[in-house]
Amino acid sequence: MEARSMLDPMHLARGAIFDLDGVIVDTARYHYLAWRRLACELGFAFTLADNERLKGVSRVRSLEILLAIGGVAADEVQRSEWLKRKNEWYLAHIATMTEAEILPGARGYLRQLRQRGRKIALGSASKNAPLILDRLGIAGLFDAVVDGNKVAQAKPDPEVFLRAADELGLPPSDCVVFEDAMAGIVAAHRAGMKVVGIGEAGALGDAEWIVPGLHAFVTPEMSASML
Ligand code: B16
Ligand code: MG
Repeated sequence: MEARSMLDPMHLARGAIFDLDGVIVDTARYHYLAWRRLACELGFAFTLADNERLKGVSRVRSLEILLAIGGVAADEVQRSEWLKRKNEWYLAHIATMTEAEILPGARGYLRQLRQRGRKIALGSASKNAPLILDRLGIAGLFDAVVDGNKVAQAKPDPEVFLRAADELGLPPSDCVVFEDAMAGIVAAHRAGMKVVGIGEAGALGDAEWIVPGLHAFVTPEMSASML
């Protein structure tokens, strides 16, 4: 485990707030396929490197970035139409998703935290988050779900995490955020929460802990039934 501190991030905190895409499941590749299809129809290329810029970013902001890449101007009506179509393509991919797509260690770690009496919330920019949790069969592991439908301001605004703490009935300082994107790490710090950065150190700013994935927290003591 690559960590700035080897201490258990949930040793003292009573609440854990998880981002969805990139932490619990890799939906970024489905977003990529849908955005790439839109870019293709608009006549320009959209690469995997471009897609990195959309991680953790709201749907509306993602379209703005995509159109800037292609140098395409469009009015609100046209943008709404494209957002709708992109989401339909994305949902077609989500419909084929199975429980096997939960990232390694995620289910086991959520269950471990529940056993330890911790409260668990989702704090995601995705408006499709409840549907995805259902498809993964893990909706019941969350005490609160705060997604893109519940907040007015997208990350890096702290609203999503502050609302999650509120729904858990905990002060922000009692919550730790698990995030894979810079926008989310900034949002968590603005909310007054410490962050476990998921991924590679260079891309995770000043997260207090850094691990490659939630599997880093799976201990030998965890029984096979929890995984
Ligand atoms: P939707 P997260 C984010 O999820 C994705 O990382 C980002 O790429 C996406 O644009 C955003 O959700 C909105 O998703 O189109 O489903 O509402 O990382 O915040 O869980
Ligand atoms: Mg994410």
